[in-house]
Amino acid sequence: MFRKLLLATGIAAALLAPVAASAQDVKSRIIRFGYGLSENSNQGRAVKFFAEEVSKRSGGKLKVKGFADASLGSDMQMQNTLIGGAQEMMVGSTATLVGVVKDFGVYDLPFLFNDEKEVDSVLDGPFGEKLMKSLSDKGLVGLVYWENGFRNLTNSKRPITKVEDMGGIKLRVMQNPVYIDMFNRFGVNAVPLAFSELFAALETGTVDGQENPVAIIQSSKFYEVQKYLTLTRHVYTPFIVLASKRWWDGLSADEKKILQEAAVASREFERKDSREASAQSVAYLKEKGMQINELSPAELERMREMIKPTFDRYATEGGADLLKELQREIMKVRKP
Ligand code: TF8
Repeated sequence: MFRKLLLATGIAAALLAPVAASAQDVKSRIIRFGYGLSENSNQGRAVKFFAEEVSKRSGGKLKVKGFADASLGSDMQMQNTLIGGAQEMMVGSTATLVGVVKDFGVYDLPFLFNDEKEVDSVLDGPFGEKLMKSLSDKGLVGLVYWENGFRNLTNSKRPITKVEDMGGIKLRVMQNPVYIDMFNRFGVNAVPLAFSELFAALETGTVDGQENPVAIIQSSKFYEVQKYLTLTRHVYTPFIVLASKRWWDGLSADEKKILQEAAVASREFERKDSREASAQSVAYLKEKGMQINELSPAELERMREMIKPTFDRYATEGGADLLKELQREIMKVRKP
């Protein structure tokens, strides 16, 4: 009886499936999805995963085409192209979005999150959602957060064991006022620059150092031009998957649903993949000849003290309520 039922439902499902697919209101579309890292990176792997999911869910009608290595432009250039409607999708760091929605700068304040568990629940909860929604007035649709990760410091000058060692180092930072302010307080000479220009700047010595998660230091081959890595974990940067609002508004409800569901699936894939990749990265970077160290808890505490004015400045420049709200959300999930 049970087997018969299984068989019957199986047949019913098989008969219904093609009907359901053709009943979907889905057009044949090419979706250009740009990103700044290489194909062989957490971004590259997750874009590929997303493309496969979208293809599966749309019966092959929606075709996501990935463009790696900032070949469609830097994060900020792509944001503008999306706003204008000339490109459909991208992924990049939230930190580069501050020119569009200033509030995204709140994530850039140092030492906010302790671990990935805190990050995931705050980003996927009401706080992260609210920030994402604020993009829609600006011509962008935020779909999901992926992980870029906790950032660490590399340079070609000297090992950093205390804050003073950073003195005078020309350090590339993202084009974001919180980063510039924070690193200048550590005594470096902060140079804002697009990621797409970073490797060349390190290679030619235009800058001495940079800061990014270990997975990026690996996938962008910064170990070829940087000797010292200090595991500071000073800021957690999310990635955000964006769509052009102009384009999005022209999609059918079915198409939007497919893309949204595929984006949620890609979020789970990307975070797991990123975490697995970065767990391997430190050993890999050591093997490539990098000299790696951690900072003592006392030194990290000194850093926290030094950047208190960065928080004050962020608060007085209009971010006070948002910062409090974020801190409250984090405390809700923080282990005692
Ligand atoms: C940076 C970011 C970048 C990402 C990527 C290009 O340092 O961490 O690696 O935004 O999307 O600029």
